[in-house]
Amino acid sequence: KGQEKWPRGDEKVWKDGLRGVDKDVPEITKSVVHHVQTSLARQAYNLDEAGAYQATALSVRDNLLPTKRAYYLSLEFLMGRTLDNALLNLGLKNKYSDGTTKLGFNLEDLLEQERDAALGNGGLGRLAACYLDSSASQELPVWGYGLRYQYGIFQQLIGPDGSQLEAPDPWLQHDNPWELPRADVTYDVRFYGHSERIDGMKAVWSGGQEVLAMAYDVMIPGYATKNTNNLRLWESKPKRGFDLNSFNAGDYERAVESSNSAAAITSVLYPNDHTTFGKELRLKQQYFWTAASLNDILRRFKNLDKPISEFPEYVSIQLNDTHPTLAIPELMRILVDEEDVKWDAAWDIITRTFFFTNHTVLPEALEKWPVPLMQHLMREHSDFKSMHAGNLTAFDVVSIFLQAVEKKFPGDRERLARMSLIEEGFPQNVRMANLACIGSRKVNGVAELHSELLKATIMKDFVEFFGISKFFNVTNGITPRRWLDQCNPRLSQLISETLQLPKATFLKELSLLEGLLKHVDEPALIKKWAAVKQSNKERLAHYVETTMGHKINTQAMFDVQIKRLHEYKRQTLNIMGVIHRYLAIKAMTAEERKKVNPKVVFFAGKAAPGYYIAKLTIRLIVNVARIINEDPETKDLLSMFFLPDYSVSLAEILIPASDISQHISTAGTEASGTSNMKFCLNGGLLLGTVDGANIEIAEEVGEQNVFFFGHLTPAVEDLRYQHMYHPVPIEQKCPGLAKVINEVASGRFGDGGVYEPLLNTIRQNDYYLLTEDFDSYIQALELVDKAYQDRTGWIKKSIRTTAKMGKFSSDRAIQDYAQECWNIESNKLP
Ligand code: OAK
Repeated sequence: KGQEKWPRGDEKVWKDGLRGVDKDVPEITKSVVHHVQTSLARQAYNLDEAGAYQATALSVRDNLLPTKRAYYLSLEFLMGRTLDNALLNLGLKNKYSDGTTKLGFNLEDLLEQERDAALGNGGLGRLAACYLDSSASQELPVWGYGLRYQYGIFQQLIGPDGSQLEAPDPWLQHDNPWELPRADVTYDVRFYGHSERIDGMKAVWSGGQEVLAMAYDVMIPGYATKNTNNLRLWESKPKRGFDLNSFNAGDYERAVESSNSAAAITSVLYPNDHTTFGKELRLKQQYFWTAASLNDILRRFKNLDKPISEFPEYVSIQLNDTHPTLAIPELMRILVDEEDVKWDAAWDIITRTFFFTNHTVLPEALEKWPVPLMQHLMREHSDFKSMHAGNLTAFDVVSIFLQAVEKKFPGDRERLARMSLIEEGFPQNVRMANLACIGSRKVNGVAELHSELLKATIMKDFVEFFGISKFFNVTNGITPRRWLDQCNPRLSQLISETLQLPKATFLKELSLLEGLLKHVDEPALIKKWAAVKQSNKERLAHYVETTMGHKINTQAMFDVQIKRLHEYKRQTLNIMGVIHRYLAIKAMTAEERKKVNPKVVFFAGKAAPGYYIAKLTIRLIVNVARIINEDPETKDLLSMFFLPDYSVSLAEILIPASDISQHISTAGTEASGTSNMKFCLNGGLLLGTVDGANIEIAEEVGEQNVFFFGHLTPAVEDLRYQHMYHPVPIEQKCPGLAKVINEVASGRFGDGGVYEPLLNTIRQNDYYLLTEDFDSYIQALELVDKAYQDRTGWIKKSIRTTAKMGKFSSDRAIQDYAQECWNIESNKLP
C-alpha cells in the first residue's frame, strides 16, 4: 500500500535468500523466500501482502507436517538399570550426587538399589536397548514395541554340586518409577474362535478368547537433548475380570481359569536363546504383541487423516528377527478385511512398510510354527486353503508367491519346496523367515560376514528371485553412553582430558576417539591409561571378594569370557584351555614357574534351563575352579571364577576390568557379537576367531592389535563332513586336547562320569570343531602372554584399540537403518 520501493526490505537478503547461499540469512527467511519462488511462483518485485501471507503460512505449515516414524518391534529389550543412565543423559549426575549427599545418602549406593530391567536373553535384546538410546540421542522418531513380562530372564544360582539353578526374577515386586501405566491405551486381542465371510468378501471373527492389551510407556531419554522417545510395553489382562458366559452358566471355576490364562500371556520371558520350542504360549505372546502394536500404529496413523495408501509414507516397521513376523499377515487382515483395501494394494503397502533383520544363521534358531497350531489360534489368518477369486485370505500369500516363483523358474520343484512358506511334513510348518523375507522391503544381517552368509545360505533362493538389492548389511553397534561413560567414567574423563574435548562431543561422535592416536606414545598418557585399567580391576576384585568371598591378585592378567552358554560360543574350548594351562604349570619346575604370566580367568553367562550340555559346561567350569583355586602350587599363577547371574549391570563391572576377552565361536556361527565391541571400546584386547564383527574390529584396529586363531568359515563345512564320514580318534587328531579330556574323565575335577555327555560331544562328531582349533587356540594364548609381558607395548595396543572403535557406535548403525530403510530424519526440538 503506497509502497514505493521494490522489493521490500533488504534487497541483499532477498537475493541471497533466493540463491540460498548466504549463511547469515536466517533459515526462516530462506524458507519464506523458497515458498514465494517455488510454491507461489512469484518474484520479490511483485509480492504484495496477500502473497507474503501465503508464503509465510506455507513456511509455518512445514513445521506442522507430521513426520514419519519408525517402529522397532522386538520381543526383547534388555535395558539394565535406568537411573544412572538417565542422570548422565540429562547431565544431572553431579547435582543429584550433591543433593542426595546433603540428605545423608550416597548416590552410588542408591544406584545399586535399582533392579535390572532384564526383559531379554542376550545379544538381540541388548542391541534393541542400544538402538533406542541412539535413536533418542539423535532425535530420530523411533518407538519401541515389546512385552511387559512380569518375570524377566531367570535369576541364576549355583547349587552345591556346581550346577546352574534357576529362580524367578520378580523385577516388578517394588514400584517401577520408569514406567507410566496407560489405562487409557488398551486394545482387544482375540484368540481361537471362528471367522465367517459376509457376502463372500469380508471376514468377521468372533468367539474364542478375548484378552485386553494395556500399554505401559517407558521413557527413553536421549543424551544431551531434551528429546525422549517411547518404549511401549504391552501387558495382557482378562477382558472382563472373568468370562461372563461361563459365569452365567454357573461354571465359576472355568471363568477364573480364563482370567488366569489371559494374564499368563505376558507373565514370563522365554529363556531360550537360539532355539525354538513350538510352545503355544509363545505363539500367543507373538500374536498378542503384534496385534496390539499394529492397532496402536494404525490408530496413530488415522489421526493424520491420510489415505491408507500413504501408510508407508508415515510408518516403517523393523522386525527384530522373525519373532514379530505375524505382524505381516495381521496387517494384511486389517487392510483387506477392515479397511476394504484390495488384495494387491494391501500387499503393496505391506512390502513398503516392513523391514527384516536376521540375527543368526543357526538352523535350530529358525522359527517354524506347526500349521495346525496356527490354524487353531488364529482362525482368520490360516484359512489358506479356501482360495477363490475375490475371497482371498492372508495366507493366500503362499500360493500367490509360489505362482510367481514358478513363473520365473518353471518346473523347478525343489526350488519351490525350499521357498514355500510351508515346510511339508506331519504336521506342516510355517517358515517364519521366508514369510518375513517376502513381506519386507529389505532384509539385513548384522555384520559383513553374517550378511554374506545369509545371502549364500538361508536367503540364497530369495536373492535369486528378488535380486541382490533387497539384501544388505548393517553392522551392529553399541551405545558409547552406557558402554564407555557410564561403565567406565574414569576412562571417559581421561579421554576427554587427552583430546581436550568435552565428553559430550566424542560421546556423540565416537570417531573422534581417533584423536588418541596422536598421543599413544606419550608416557604420561600411558601411565594414566594403565592406572584407569588398574582401578577397574580393583573394582571387579572388590565385587568378587564381597559377593563370593575370594581375594584376587589384581596384578594378574584378567581374561574374560561373558556371554550366553552355548556350544557354538565354545566356552568348552576356554575351559579346556584353562585345564591345559593348569596341567602345564603343575609340570613345571619352580624356576620355570617364575616366568609364568599370572592370570585370572572370569566366566559368566546363563544357560537355557533345558539345554543340558550348556548346563554341564557351567558345572565343569565351577568344579575346575574349585580345584585350581585351592591348589597352593598354582593358585598365585592361575585362578578362575564363574560369576553367577550375569546381567547388564554385572557386564558394566566386568568389561572395563578386562585385559583380554574371548570371542571364540566356530567360524561362521556368531552373527556379529556386540560384547566384543564393548571390551575393545574400554581398551581390552580381543582374542577371537575370524567370525562375526571380530573381523571388522580387526580391520579397524589392525591385525597386529588382535589375537586371531582357528579355521576360517569356508573350511568349516568340509571339516564337518570329514568328521562325519572319516572320523579320526581324538588321540590322533589332537593329543593336547585328548590329554585334557582324559584328566576330566578320570575324575581329577570331581566325578568324571558326570561330564561324559559333554566330553562325548568333542570325542564323537565334534560339530563345533574344538579338536580342529585347539592347537592354534593354545598358540594364540601363548602370544597373548608374551605380549602382556611388555606392559608398555600392551597399553599402547589398548589405546590404539579404543581409538579405532568409532565405527561401532550404535549411532552409526541407527543412521544406517534410518537412511537405508526407514527414510526418517531427525526431529530436532528447538
Ligand atoms: C536370539 C534368538 C533368536 C535369534 C537370534 C538371537 C540372538 O540373540 N542373536 C544374536 O544377536 C546379536 C545382535 O545382533 C548378535 O550380536 C549375536 O551374534 C547373535 O547371536
